[in-house]
Amino acid sequence: MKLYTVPLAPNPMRVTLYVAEREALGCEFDIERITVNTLKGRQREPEHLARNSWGTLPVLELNSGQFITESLAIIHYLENAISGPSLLPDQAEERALARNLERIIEMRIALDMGQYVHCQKSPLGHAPDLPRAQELAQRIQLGLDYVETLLGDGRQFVEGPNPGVSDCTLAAFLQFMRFTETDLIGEREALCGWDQMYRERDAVKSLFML
Ligand SMILES: N[C@@H](CCC(=O)N[C@@H](CS)C(=O)NCC(=O)O)C(=O)O
Repeated sequence: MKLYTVPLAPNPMRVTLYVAEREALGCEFDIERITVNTLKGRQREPEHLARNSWGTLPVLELNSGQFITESLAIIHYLENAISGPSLLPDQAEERALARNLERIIEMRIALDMGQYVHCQKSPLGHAPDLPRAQELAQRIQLGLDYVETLLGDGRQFVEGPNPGVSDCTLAAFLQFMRFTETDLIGEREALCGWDQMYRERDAVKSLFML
């Protein structure tokens, strides 16, 4: 398998974190990583567009030659394809709740946060749009409040006692947001504590640059 990826970008990062979490649990991934330099616009060149018509990262190339072009689909594929301890719970109800939470974090926080960064200080050179950034920052507050309430019951990770895909997604997007040097978390004690604790864990600490 080949993983086309790029450092810092949040969707590739959530896959990288997911792989690191499972490696820390003893799983073995035979994946070649290939960087596509988005700062140089390589994701929009024919070579990458042939892998993914949308010109985005990450992309997982399977041994069959097929491409998976959505980060969550890549994670779900790896859940099934790589044996060993998993990040998703075994039981149907817990598994559904974990997936539900991951979706909430992606749809209510991560998507807006990604746009927020591009409106503030885009690493891809998009023109700033500060009014839009403000609008997004306000909307993100609701999602962050939701996570703060979840963590308020004393759980260590967003999904419960163990790291899950939700933690990978949230941590990846918070790292991306730090690129703008703004703070959207504010005084949320539980979220600040989780953020620091998550990034300092041996399984993932070498992956955080910001
Ligand atoms: N829904 C896709 C989104 C992928 C995406 O937007 N990737 C960004 C990096 S986080 C990208 O490649 N941006 C480059 C561009 O849009 O030119 C996923 O979850 O993988």
